[in-house]
Amino acid sequence: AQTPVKVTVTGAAGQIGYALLFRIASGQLLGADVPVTLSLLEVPQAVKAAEGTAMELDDCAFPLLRGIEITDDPNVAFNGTNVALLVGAMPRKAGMERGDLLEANGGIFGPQGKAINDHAADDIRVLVVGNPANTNALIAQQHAPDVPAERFTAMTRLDHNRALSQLAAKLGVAVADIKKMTIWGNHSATQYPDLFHTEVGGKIAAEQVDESWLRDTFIPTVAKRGAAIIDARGASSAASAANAAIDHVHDWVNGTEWTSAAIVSDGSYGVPEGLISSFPVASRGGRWEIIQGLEIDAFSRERIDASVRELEEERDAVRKLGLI
Ligand code: NAX
Repeated sequence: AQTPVKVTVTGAAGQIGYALLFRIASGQLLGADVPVTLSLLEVPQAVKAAEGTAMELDDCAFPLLRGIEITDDPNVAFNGTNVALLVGAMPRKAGMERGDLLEANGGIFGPQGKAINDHAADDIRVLVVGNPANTNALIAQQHAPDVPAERFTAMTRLDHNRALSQLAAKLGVAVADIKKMTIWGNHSATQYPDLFHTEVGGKIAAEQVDESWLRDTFIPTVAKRGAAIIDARGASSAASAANAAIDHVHDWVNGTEWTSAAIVSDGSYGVPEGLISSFPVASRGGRWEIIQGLEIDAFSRERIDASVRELEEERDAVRKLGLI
């Protein structure tokens, strides 16, 4: 029998955790033939709620689910883990400065990175969902010097999927008819969804829409979709975020020709080496590769640079705070 893959989910008792765990256990993360064990990491006061979710997981009698562990200790949660989904984070509270937010999250993602460094399996893959996702991923990566940096990624797949859906609706096509969508930069309002390489029916998407729609409607709608969901639902995106996390890890492990993921920059497209920034990526042999050779026009350059500048500022801020 195949050894189960250990998947650790932090913030397991939160709303994304609730939307995520059942899909992992049903085989949607890694494949319908891959058994899994789940490790649920929570803060002490939420362990009981995580236990409740674990009871429901039991009650699904998922054939692929071979065990559930619930803990408040990162050293236990990441022990031997193969896939780590870092969802739990410190949310921005009213009156909180950016420095306070980064510091609070440094207190979470630094120790988790170290626990991954010391205890995870050799093939560990990390996806950071908790915001500010790119910089939290950078903090965790910097605390894991023994793990190849490329194993630390942050999620922009929800932005990517939002962009696909908005474009499909605009052009009246199916999502499946859209190829080569790209999100560049930070998972924040500065992100840049790029239609200049996206293809619909073999033709460039940017040439099939008005420039004003692209600039004044498409880009802000994608970038501010999270706020629109909060406004409508009274709570932040959860099922769609969980879905994107599933997509990201599934494609990382099983391969894809083109999607978006925030990965450690090798300097491609002028993004400073070491920053965790979203790129157009393929996955081959279980590794992300940045798609090379795209021409970047002035419109795109300006927007990519602005988002990358924000990532540099966040990196500099966490450096100054001694978090990396
Ligand atoms: P919830 O507040 O529902 O759940 C978060 C959970 O994390 C809580 O149960 C909390 O106890 C736990 N937690 C906090 N600190 C922890 C720690 N040190 N160790 C383990 N668990 C810890 O938030 P939810 O809606 O699930 O969102 C989780 C994170 O995802 C937030 O940071 C949110 O901003 C982020 N998002 C990221 C998205 C992306 O595209 N990258 C989109 C969706 C979402 O907004």
